[in-house]
Parts: sequence; structure tokens; C-alpha cells
Amino acid sequence: MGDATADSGLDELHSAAPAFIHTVDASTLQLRRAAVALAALGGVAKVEGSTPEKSLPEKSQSSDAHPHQQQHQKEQQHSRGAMAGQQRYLRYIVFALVAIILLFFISSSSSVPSPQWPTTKGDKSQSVVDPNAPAAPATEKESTATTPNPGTQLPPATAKGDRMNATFVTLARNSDVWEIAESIRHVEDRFNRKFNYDWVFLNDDDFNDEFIKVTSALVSGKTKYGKIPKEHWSFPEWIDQDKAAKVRQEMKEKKIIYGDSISYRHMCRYESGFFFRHPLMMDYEWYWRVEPSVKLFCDIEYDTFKFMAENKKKYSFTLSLYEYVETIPTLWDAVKNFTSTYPQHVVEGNSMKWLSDDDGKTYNHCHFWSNFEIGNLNWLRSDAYIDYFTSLDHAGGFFYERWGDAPVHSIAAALMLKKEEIHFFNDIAYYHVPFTHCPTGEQYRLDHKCSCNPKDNFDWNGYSCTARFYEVNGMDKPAGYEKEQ
Ligand SMILES: Nc1nc2c(ncn2[C@@H]2O[C@H](COP(=O)(O)OP(=O)(O)OP(=O)(O)O)[C@@H](O)[C@H]2O)c(=O)[nH]1
Ligand SMILES: [Mg+2]
Repeated sequence: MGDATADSGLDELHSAAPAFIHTVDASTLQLRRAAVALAALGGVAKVEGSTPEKSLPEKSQSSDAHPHQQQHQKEQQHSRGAMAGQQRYLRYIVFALVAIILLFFISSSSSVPSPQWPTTKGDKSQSVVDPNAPAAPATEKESTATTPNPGTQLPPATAKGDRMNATFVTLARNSDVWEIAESIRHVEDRFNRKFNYDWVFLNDDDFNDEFIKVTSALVSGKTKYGKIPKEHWSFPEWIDQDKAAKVRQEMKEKKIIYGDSISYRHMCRYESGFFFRHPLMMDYEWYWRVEPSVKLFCDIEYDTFKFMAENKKKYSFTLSLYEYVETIPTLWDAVKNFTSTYPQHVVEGNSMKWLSDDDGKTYNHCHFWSNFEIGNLNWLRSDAYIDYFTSLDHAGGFFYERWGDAPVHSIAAALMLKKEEIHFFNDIAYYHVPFTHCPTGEQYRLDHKCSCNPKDNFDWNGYSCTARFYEVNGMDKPAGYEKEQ
């Protein structure tokens, strides 16, 4: 009986239900069915507990009344019974409606998803909302969560015109990821976001997923990741291992920086003779070398690669200084051996005066600091440069001493390029620990939103070779340089 009552009650109520009830979904309807069943049961309980007759007021029902009166009483009783039935029906409806409305609100509030608050760490979709959370990795960018920082795409390049066949290049270990991330941000913010040049990363090991994920998210151009072939990162067969090990021990005792490091030596040799020959680099004509933890302090508004090409430059620098003599005691002898074997590779109008105070007899140790370089890859791939590197490599100084790629590149540029082919980028404000190049000239610094302190500029310091570069090239030093000496 209960089921039938509930169902019939439901049918009655359904037909009388307000329109909004028809708009709810199936699960809500289930709940509402239960509510109606309850309401109907409530109605039945009421019927069983108090009959309609008993609920009506007791009037005289004497049998000796006038027949008309009896009829009247009958009619009254009949109409009272009908009224009682209507009132009862109305009560059921009201009771059931109240129950439905109550249950509807209860079920609604529990079936609508509650707002999620960003308190749970480790939940991907929430961590991007957490203002204290670390930067969202690439996979989190795919989250559908709305965040207050939705700009996940790098803005399009704004500089008009063609691009050069050029790339940034970085030699790095996986452990350098955060230091190179910092450098990339500087380069992108000050220059590359406007040009979107590619970036090649080279490593003697495989790059891991984190390195690739972090760096590719930061670079506006294409990123490419290459592994260095073993033969470019190992001891050549002509190197005497015992002799090399003895040197490392001696340099360690003398506390020469990186003096006992094998990997540093492989790195210097690789940067001197191989990076420009890596298959990934073969696609390009121009490169800009970037190391971990470097900074750019001023906006660069023009295409530096195009500048190099249009002005017939092949090599460039921002900082120059004297090399640590202990690391290159026989380098100049090896260079002289090369120039006497290949005199055709030494060009007229070169920068020998920048390298030597006595026409080439001795080396003054000036070099361009090669952690920053913008240069021409075809020059490094030329016979002249390859003969030069091969000659030095056979002399063994990368392992028997600790020749750096900076003096190796610098001597090559100074002897095998015309002096006009080497460019000093006064306008590229640059830092690599511990030296700063901050452009001389206040108006330039203001116009290009520079953030370096001119007092930190190394150029006019006695340990810099940049003043000598100006003199050798017959250039006027920038106005105001005296104040920075
Ligand atoms: N893959 C790889 N890269 C290296 C290794 N050693 C150095 N490098 C990279 O080679 C470049 C020069 O190394 P650095 O350690 O910066 O050498 P540095 O500039 O003389 O010395 P710092 O003052 O320490 O910067 C950087 O881009 C390094 O990330 C190595 O063993 N493997
Ligand atoms: Mg470095």
C-alpha cells in the first residue's frame, strides 16, 4: 500500500508541481521522488491516525429530527465530508510541497560542486593558483584551472624585417639549469623577445627532461639540444696521461683556479675547436654565446647579428682583460709555431699590436672574455682557424697547462682577422662574475633603460685591455670615460 500511495501521491504532486521542478536533472529527480514518497507516507500516517470524520466538529446527529432537517443534516454532513476531503487534500499538497522544497534545497546544495580553495600543495591544478607556489612547470600550463596569470604564451617578435641565420649557443650541464634560466631571461627580456632567434644547447651528457622543459619554456625561438660526440670531449691519443695528471696535481698545489679539473680542460678545448662544428650548429652562420648566470643591463633595440653582417664584423666582445699567466706559459710559443708553419693565415692589418708590445716576440696576455661572444661561424670553420686549432691541440697545452678558450679565440681573431672585423659592443651592458661592462655615457644608459652602476664598469680599469683596443684601432674613447677610471 505504501508504494502505491507514494506513487499516486507523486503523480498528483507532479501534475501540481511548480514548473522549476521539471528543470532539474535525473539525480535531483530521484531525491525528489523520495521526498514525495515521504510526504505521501506522512499523509497516510495522518489518515490512519485521525479519520476525516473524527477531525470534523461533533454536531447533533439525533435520529428523531425532522426528515427535512434530517435531509438537511445529511446534506450538511455530506457537504462537511466533502469540505473535509478537500481540506485534507490541500493539507497533503502543502505538506508534500514543503517537504519537496526542503529536500530540493538540501540535495541542491550537496550536489553542486563547492569552490576549491588552494590549500592542498601537490595538486597540479591548485598550485598555479597558490601565490607562494613555485613557477608552474610546462605540464601545469595545460591545466584548465583559471589563474590570475594566464599569459603562458611568449609575445610575438616585434622587430620588423628578416632574421639572420643566427642562434644563441650554450654549453651546459644539467646542473646548470637554474643558472642558465637566469641568463636566458636576461637575454630574452633585453633582446630576443623582439627577434625570437633560436637557441642551441650542447652537453657532453644527455640533457634531462627538466633542463629541456625549463629552457624551452623560456626561449622565444626554437630550442635545440645536442650531445657532444665522445671524440670531442676526451683526451686525444697523443696526450701523455701521466704528464697531464702531474700537471693537474701541481696546479692544485699552487691553488690555480680549475687547475686540477679534467672536465674544465675538456670544456676549454671544446669551446676552442669544436662547438661550431657540432651538427646542430652547422645550420647557422652567426652565433651569440651565453653562459650560466650572466646578465644584460640595457635594452638592445637592433639586430646585433645584422649589425655584424652589415658592418663586416666577424668577432666581438664586451670585456677584455689580462689572462692568468700560470694557465698559458707556452701558449705564445705554440702560436708562433703555427704562424711560422702557416704564414698565409696571418692577415695584413691585423691586431697584433693589441696582443704584443714587441711586434710579436712576446704576448702581453690581453684577451677578449669569451663567455660573451657574437661571431661568425664560417670564420671559425675556415681552413685558417681549423689549422690554428689543430696546431695548438697537438702542442698539448689544453692538458699539459690549462689553456682557456678565451686567449685561444682572441689570438686567432687578432691575427687572422683584419682589425676592423673585431667589434667592441659598448652598448651591450654585460656581467659575468666578477666583471661588469656598463656602457660609458649617461644619456645612452638612460635611453636604453640600463640598470648597471657605471662605477662597476671595468673598461677603464688598469686590468682591462679595452683602452688598448681603442688605441690600436685609432678610436676616440667614449665621452666621460675619464670619470670612470
Ligand atoms: N656540458 C658541460 N658543460 C660545462 C662543463 N664545465 C663547464 N661547462 C660549461 O662551459 C661554460 C664555461 O664554464 P664555466 O664553469 O662557466 O667556466 P668559467 O666561466 O671559466 O668559470 P666561472 O667563473 O665558474 O663561470 C659554461 O657554459 C658551463 O656551463 C662540463 O663539464 N660539461
Ligand atoms: Mg662562466
